[in-house]
Amino acid sequence: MLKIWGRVNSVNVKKALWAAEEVGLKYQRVDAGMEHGVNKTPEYLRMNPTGLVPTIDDDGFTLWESHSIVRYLAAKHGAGTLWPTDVKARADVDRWMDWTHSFSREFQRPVFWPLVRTPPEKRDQKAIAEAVKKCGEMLGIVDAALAGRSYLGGKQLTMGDIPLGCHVQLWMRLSIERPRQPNLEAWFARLCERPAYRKIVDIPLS
Ligand SMILES: N[C@@H](CCC(=O)N[C@@H](CS)C(=O)NCC(=O)O)C(=O)O
Repeated sequence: MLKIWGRVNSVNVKKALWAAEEVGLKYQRVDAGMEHGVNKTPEYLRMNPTGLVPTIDDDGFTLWESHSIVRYLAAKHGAGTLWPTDVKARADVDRWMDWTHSFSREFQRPVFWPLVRTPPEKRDQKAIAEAVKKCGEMLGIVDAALAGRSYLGGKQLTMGDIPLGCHVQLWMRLSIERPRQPNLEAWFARLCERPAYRKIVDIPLS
């Protein structure tokens, strides 16, 4: 059975778990990372020398890097759904997976960590406000791309929605002032209608 290492409140672990749920895979999850430890043990580092989560083991094949895991699970189990079979359609959604790294750089450490995992007295409010503004501007690109589309690839959910959908859940659930972005908001609401997204991704911030 597919084994996935990683704590449930990790944005990157959520990507792997959500993809596995969407393609209907049975898997075993093992807590790892932060208070759970495990990820710095010699056994874990042999599988994943970065010491980060997630890592998967699929019948002896180990893989780390969350977006690579999403691509792998989509290619293996989601042809025609998460994994568009047309090469151009696939590149079109794959691009959003790569772009998510750019968004994540501006969002996770500058906005999410200070607001959720840093005591209020240690927060640099000015830096946070600037980062929130920058993230809002970046998400304007997504809002425009979603005009007339249900999902980033068009009518149906693909792997392209998965990484960004995990970061946008955090963005939408933070107590911050967000610019009005109706297409992005409608996409998030659509994701929230999916049982797998509600189960794995839209959980309380921690
Ligand atoms: N590029 C990697 C980044 C992985 C990463 O930064 N994981 C974080 C959790 S989101 C981690 O392992 N942090 C250390 C910990 O949880 O102990 C990926 O996408 O898989």
